[in-house]
Amino acid sequence: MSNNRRDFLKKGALLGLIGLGKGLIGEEKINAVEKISSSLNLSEKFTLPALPYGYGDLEPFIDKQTMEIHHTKHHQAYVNKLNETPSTNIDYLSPDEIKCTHVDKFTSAVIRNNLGGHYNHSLFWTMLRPNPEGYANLSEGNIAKAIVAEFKSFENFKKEFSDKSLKIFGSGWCWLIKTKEGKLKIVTTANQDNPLMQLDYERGTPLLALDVWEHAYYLKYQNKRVEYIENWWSLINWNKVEELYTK
Ligand code: MN3
Repeated sequence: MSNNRRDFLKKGALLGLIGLGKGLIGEEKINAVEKISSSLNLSEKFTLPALPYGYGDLEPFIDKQTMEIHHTKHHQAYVNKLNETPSTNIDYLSPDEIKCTHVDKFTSAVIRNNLGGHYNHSLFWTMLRPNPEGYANLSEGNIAKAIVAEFKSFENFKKEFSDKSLKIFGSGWCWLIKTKEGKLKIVTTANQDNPLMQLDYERGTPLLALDVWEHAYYLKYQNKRVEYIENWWSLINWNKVEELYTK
C-alpha cells in the first residue's frame, strides 16, 4: 500500500475518532488531526534529529565544522537516501524507533547502510555532551558498577575499548553492548552495521557507541585516530549510557 493511501486511511480513522469522541468542528478538528498526525509520525518519513547541543559545544575535542558537516551532510544523507528508497519505511520505522533488528544478510545494501547510518548517528549524538573543562568524566551509577564487575577496572575497560576502536580497519563503529544474558561486551562493526542487526557480530543492546569513520575526526585530527579516541572519552554522556543500561 502506498504511503499516501495509508496516510489517508489513518487520518480518516482519526477524523472519525475525534469527531465522535470530542465533538470538535471545522478548524478545531483539522488542528487536532494535524497534531495527532505529527505525534504519530503518520507521514512515516525518516527525519534528522536535532542535536541536544550546539555544533561548537563539543570544542575543543570535536570542532564545530566537523560536527556541522557530520550532522547536516553525512547524517542527513542517510536520512534522505532512506526516504528515497521505496518501501523502506514500512518495515524499518515505527513512531518511536528505527528498527535495525529487521536487517539481516538478505537486506539490500542501500537499506543496511543507510538505516544503520541513521540509527547509529541518532544514538551517537545523544551519547555526547559538552565538557569544555576536559577529562573529568568517569562513569557513575549502575553502569559503572557493571563495567568494573566485567572488566575489573574502569581503566581496563577504557583501554580495551580504545584499542578495539583504533584497530578497526577502514570505517566502522566500536560499541559497548549488553547481551541477551545481561553481560557487557565490547564489539566492533564495519561500515554502518550495528549489534542490533542479524549479522555475524555478537548481538546486544548498544549502550555506548563510537564513530571511527574518518569523517568524524579528519578535519581536526587528520590521521591521528588515537588522539580523537582519547579526547572522545571527555565527551561521553554517562547519564545516557546509564539510562540505556537500566532500561
Ligand atoms: Mn559518522
